[in-house]
Amino acid sequence: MNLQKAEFLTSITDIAKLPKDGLPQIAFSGKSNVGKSSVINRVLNRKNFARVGETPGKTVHINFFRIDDRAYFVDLPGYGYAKVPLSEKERWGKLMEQYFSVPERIALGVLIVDARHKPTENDVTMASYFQNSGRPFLVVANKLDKLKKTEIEPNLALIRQTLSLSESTVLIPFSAEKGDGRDLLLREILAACEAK
Ligand SMILES: Nc1nc2c(ncn2[C@@H]2O[C@H](COP(=O)(O)OP(=O)(O)O)[C@@H](O)[C@H]2O)c(=O)[nH]1
Ligand SMILES: [Mg+2]
Repeated sequence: MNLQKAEFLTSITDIAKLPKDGLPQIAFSGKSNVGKSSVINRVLNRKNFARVGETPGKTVHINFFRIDDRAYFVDLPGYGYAKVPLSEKERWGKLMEQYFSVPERIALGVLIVDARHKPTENDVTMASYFQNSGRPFLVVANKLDKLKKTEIEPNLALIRQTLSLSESTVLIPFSAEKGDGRDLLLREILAACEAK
């Protein structure tokens, strides 16, 4: 996989429409506005690929990007946006349960949290989804560029503790803006695709 070819495949609201070709799926999740699209763009070295800044609160859907015909980057619906109606929150929960009901399709789970803050309750829920899946899982602490140097270590420790990460779980300090962490994340993604 050399990331030469990246294409938006489909956006689904119905789990029955999931691609069935068995390519490894790298599943990205995070609260709205955490920078999920920006992280995907950074990994792919593309500027406006993964639709940065989509309007939050739209109907929940899962986006599939096919990379080099070798893997999918799966953009799971963001969460935690206050103005979302209850019906959409329920649809979010249902879609997540359906997606995680076949964990084998996940080659690697990538949970993106905000490096500046203690993870939210929803982040903790999402971390449990990934951890309970039994599939490889790592956490990206994005917006690192907004931290002072002295804040980095304590914040990473708080993230690790709040999400109950095991010692072996990789936590990547990341800046989609500046590029920190990109090579490490890419290495983990490639390794997960190889292992599949
Ligand atoms: N300073 C900084 N801003 C970022 C970073 N990543 C994303 N953003 C900004 O955060 C906002 C939300 O980003 P987006 O990728 O659309 O988030 P998404 O809703 O999670 O897909 C945008 O204004 C981005 O420019 C980062 O690493 N550093
Ligand atoms: Mg987005």
